Amino acid sequence: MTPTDETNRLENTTTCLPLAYGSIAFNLGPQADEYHTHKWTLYLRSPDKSFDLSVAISKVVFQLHPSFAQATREVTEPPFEVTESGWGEFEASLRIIWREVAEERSTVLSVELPTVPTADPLPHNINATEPVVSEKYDEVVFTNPKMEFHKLLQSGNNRPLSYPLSKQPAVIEYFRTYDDGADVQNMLAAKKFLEGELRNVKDRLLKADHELDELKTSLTLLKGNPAAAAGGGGGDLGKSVVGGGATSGKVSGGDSGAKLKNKSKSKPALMEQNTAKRAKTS
Ligand code: SLL
Repeated sequence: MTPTDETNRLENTTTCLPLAYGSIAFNLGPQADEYHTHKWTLYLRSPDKSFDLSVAISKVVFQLHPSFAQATREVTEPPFEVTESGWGEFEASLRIIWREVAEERSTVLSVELPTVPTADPLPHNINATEPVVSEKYDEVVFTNPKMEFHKLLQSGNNRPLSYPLSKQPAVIEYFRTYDDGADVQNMLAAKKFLEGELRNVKDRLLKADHELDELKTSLTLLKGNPAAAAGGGGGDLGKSVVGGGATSGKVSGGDSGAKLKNKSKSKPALMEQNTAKRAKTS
C-alpha cells in the first residue's frame, strides 16, 4: 500500500464501507386522518452499530415523493434519517455526499417505502402495531482511496458515537444486528440441508431407474410369452405383475420423487405411508 506522490491515493487498494439503509413504517391506526395513515423513517446507518458513519459522510440528500412539501431533504448530521407521516407507498432515493477529502463522487441508493397495512378491519394475520421494515445491506467499495479518507474510514469505530442511532426510539428497536458469525452458521445449516435434499433426490432417481429397468424386463418377458398375455398363463402374468408390484413399493418411491419436484420438498412420513399402502394392495 503505497500512496502515489501526485494524487495521494493509495495504489492497488480498495476500502469497503458497509451500509444499511431503508425504511421503517408504523401504522397510525384507525384514528389517523386519511392523509397521514402512517409514520415512517427513511434512514442510512452503519450495520455496525458502533461505527460512526459521519467520519466519511458530509451529508445525505433524501428525495421523497413529489407530493411532499419540500420533497428534497438534506441531512448534514447523523443520524442520517427523515421521519414523516403520509398515506402511500413510494420509492425514495438517498444521495450520499462523501467528505471532501475523499474526492469521491456521490453515491445514490434507492429506498423502498413499502405498503403499510391500513385496511379496516385488518386481515387477521397482520399485527397493526408492528411496523413494516424494509432494509437493505450494501457495501460501497472505494478503489484507490485518498490516503486521508482511508484513514478516516479506519477511524470510524475508534470513537464512541456522539449521537443516537435514530431520533425515534421506536425505530431503533427495529434496527437489526448484523452478525457475521451467525450468518456463517445459517449458511452452513442451509448448505447441509441442501446436500441432504440432493442426496434424497439422487436416491429417488436411482430407485426410479432401477424400477424402469425392471418394468422393461417384465414387458420383454410378457411380449416373449404370448400365452401369458392371452390369459392362460394368468398365474404367470400375475407373477410378473406381482414382480412389478413388489417393486412398485419402490416405484412409489420413484413416484413420490416425481411429485416432490412439484409439491413440497419432503414429506417422508406421508411418502412411506403411500409406499406401505401400495405394497399391501399389490
Ligand atoms: C401511491 N404512488 O399512490 C404512490 C404515491 C405518495 C405518498 C404515494 C404525502 C403526504 C403529505 C404522501 O404520503 N405521499 O403530503 O403529507 O401510493
